[in-house]
Amino acid sequence: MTSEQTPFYITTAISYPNGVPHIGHAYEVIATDAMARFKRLDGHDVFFMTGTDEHGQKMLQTAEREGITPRELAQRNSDAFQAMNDELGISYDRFIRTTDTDHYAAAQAIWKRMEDNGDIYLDKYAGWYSVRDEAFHHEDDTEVREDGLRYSKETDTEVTWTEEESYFFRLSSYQDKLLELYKSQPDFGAPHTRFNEVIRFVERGLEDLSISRTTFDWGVPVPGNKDHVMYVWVDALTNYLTGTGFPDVESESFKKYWPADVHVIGKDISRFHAIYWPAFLMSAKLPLPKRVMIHGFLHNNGVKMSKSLGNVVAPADFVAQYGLDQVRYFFLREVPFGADGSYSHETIVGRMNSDLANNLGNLAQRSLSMVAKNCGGAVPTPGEFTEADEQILAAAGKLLEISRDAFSRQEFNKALEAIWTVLGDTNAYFADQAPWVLRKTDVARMETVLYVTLEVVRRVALLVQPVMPAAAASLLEVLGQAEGSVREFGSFDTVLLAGTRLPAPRPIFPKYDE
Ligand code: ME8
Repeated sequence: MTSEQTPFYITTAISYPNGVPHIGHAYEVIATDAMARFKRLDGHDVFFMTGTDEHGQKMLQTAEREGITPRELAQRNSDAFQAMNDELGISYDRFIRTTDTDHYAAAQAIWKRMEDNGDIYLDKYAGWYSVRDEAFHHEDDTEVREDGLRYSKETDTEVTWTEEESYFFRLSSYQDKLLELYKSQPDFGAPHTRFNEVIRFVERGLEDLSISRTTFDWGVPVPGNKDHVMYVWVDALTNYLTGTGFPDVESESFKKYWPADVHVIGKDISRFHAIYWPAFLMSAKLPLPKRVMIHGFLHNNGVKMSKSLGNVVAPADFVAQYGLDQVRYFFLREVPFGADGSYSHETIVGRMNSDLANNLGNLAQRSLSMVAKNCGGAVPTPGEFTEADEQILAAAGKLLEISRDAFSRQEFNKALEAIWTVLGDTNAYFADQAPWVLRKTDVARMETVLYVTLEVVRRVALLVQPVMPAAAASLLEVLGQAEGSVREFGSFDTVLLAGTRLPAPRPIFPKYDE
């Protein structure tokens, strides 16, 4: 890392460790990891944070049901989330837990800043609360259902009447400032369809927000009043600041990494991130994050995952069945990030076999085997390029810019689509040029065709590293691209050096065997 590198701070949501992680959690962290890896390879000084959100009533109730303390529950499942990250090859720089000591200091500091700004007052809360959502719901947005219980119409979770002394945050006075923010920073929330829902919500008017609880003590204590703990979302959102060294705003890490470049979150928590969070930060007189990227939900065969349906898939089982890089590729290629998506055995196997084993794996294996047998196991020397050669090299040459552009908006599928279009064209080129025929008729031309093909595969291998780190590393290795700077995007525009000795080729993307 050098001091001239541009910092890039990216976060996932922090998960509730009231249960073990599921595919939805894996999806979010894989996408964020791909983004972090892309930026590192592109020369940025990346700080990538993920973690667990351990306070609140939901944790407390689950712990009570299990007959353990919330701390024990948090420890057990937070460990499970960390294990998932390791199984998924997640390159996080910090795994934050909201029970970490430095986080208490940060949460209390932002509270004091908001209080100093005159935005916190003590009153009484009376209304409906959903423990599942850890959110307050307006009575108009709830209804009594057949079972006699009251539910949030929007989230289908049970709400219970809550009446207690509470501190409030003057959210109502931030309506105009938030609308101004959305206008001046139209990409503050993305994609636009999801961000627009947030904007409509703010336009309808905001009520002050209850931000403390007195009926339990599993939370960060409110500074100056030992009877109150903070509403879990005040504490949870502040994790993004904790990671940068806040409240020490003079620290090198805070100055370097805050404000965050991207918060990656799911669609169910867009309001917390695009309304509450910027309002808290404005009140605390702190800079706002640059972007909130709202992804969709993943459903199994189009059906919502739920414990009662028994279709909750453990990320580790998925990886064991299909392979890690295959799962990472599938998620990012199949579903436009931001849209809801579905996965099924058939769609995963389809992508594995056609995109990975055929289009990329076979092309690499066929060209490399020919080089091993016919070119003495070294990168051949190309002759003069024909128009067909030039065309395919030029198309591959544009892929870095295309990927940068797509990744800048977390449009992972678009980057991969462009890469696979070039791979498709290269397969057609390879078939047209038929180097196995040239071997007998025009060895020099065969060498040129193989060179061009390897060069395309090298560029592709460089660019798929963020998505498939291990497979891309193997591919780069068989292309003679050892560790280090040759694997960074800075080397994209260099070309394969004729004469480079290549290790024996080996298949990298197996077909799925039913
Ligand atoms: O919301 N598909 O935690 P969480 C895709 N602690 N993403 C999904 C998903 C699915 N089926 N289900 C959940 C929380 N997610 C809070 C966050 S941040 C300061 C506090 C996503 O464990 C969800 O949208 O319920 C969220 O971004 C993340 O997983 C953690 O969800």
